[in-house]
Amino acid sequence: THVDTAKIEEYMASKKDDTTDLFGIAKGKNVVLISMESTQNFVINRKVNDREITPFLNDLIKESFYFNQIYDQTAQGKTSDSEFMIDTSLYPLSGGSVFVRRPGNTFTSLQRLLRENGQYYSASFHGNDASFWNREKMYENLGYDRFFSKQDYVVTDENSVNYGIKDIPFFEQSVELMKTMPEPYLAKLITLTNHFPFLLDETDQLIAMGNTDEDVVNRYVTTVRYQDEAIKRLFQTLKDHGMYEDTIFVLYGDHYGISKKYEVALSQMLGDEYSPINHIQYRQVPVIIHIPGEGGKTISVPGGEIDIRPTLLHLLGIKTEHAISFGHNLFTRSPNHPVIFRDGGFVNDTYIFQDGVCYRKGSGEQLNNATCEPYRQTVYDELGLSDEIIFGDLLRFTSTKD
Ligand code: GP9
Ligand code: MN
Repeated sequence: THVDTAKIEEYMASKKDDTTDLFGIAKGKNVVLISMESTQNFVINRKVNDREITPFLNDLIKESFYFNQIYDQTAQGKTSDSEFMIDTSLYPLSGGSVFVRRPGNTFTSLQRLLRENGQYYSASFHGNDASFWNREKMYENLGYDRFFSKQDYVVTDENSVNYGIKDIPFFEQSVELMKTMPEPYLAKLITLTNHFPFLLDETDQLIAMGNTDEDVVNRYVTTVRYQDEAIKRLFQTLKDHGMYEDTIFVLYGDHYGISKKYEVALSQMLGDEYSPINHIQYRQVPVIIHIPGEGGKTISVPGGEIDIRPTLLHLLGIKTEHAISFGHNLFTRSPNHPVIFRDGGFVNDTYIFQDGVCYRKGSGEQLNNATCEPYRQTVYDELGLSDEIIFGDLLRFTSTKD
């Protein structure tokens, strides 16, 4: 194992941690993460039947750092994979969910880093059963202080749809629970209503359905619109309770909602000519970092969910150079560093490698695979090291477990 950890430490040493004048601008603030179920980036600033799908988020990004080229890097673990990347900045596994497969490993989690660098209290809020995705066990291992799950909410037939409590009552009740936490806190709120198959009561439909050949795509518009309304009300409630000003908000889509087989209908709705590289484009998820009082900026560097943690830590003024992780600070990330997918594909500012084919990103032109080869080596190296860390439980040799 000494050899293994040396290799990993050598790799980490090769990552530089450039600083910017944004370092520490949110130091000591409460952190509210909002995991937006199945929310893809194409909904932002998009109208269907002449109506915005996300009117609130469209306003919010004007006063936020809005990262518009962030890719879904999840695999079979879906929501739990996105949580894993944000909490550990390691890659998910190629099969199954790390939450289910390795809940006993040592991890240098976001929760621990925040506790050690600012005495943060950490909690997760989610309307589903505590055992779903093995969250209850994994959260404890990651160092969360509290998990508010289904049993902490008043859940009725009237306030539920599909997987559970609807986002509006979920947020309303969550704010009451958030008030009980010591500050500073990290609160992760995981929405649920915009989940396949995107069912919604008629009274909650605030926008007309899409009019493609696929009802899944048509309904998706309505559940994303509902989620947007829920987030708008959450922000208003937090303002009303004095819980907004001293908080940094990170909103992100956890993964795609429209699976590949519905992408032809999706491209129809978006007016895109369908091509194989649309798929990668559709796998972009919005990442919005809102700090009250800071101006707005859209940042178009390619990145992935694994990069959210170092970006957040940078704003909180916490140095990450010693934390073993694969993410990069999005404010300094190199545009040609590949954004790595669990199936071995990647995307950067110039190339896309997908299903064994190398493409030029802008034109979709097919290139000789040799062009993508150097980046594929990075893909192979990073996924290999991340897997070694997880399967060998190697962080137990490099970090302290409390
Ligand atoms: C379930 C919710 C949805 O608790 O997180 O799970 P998903 O199917 O998106 O992984
Ligand atoms: Mn999900």
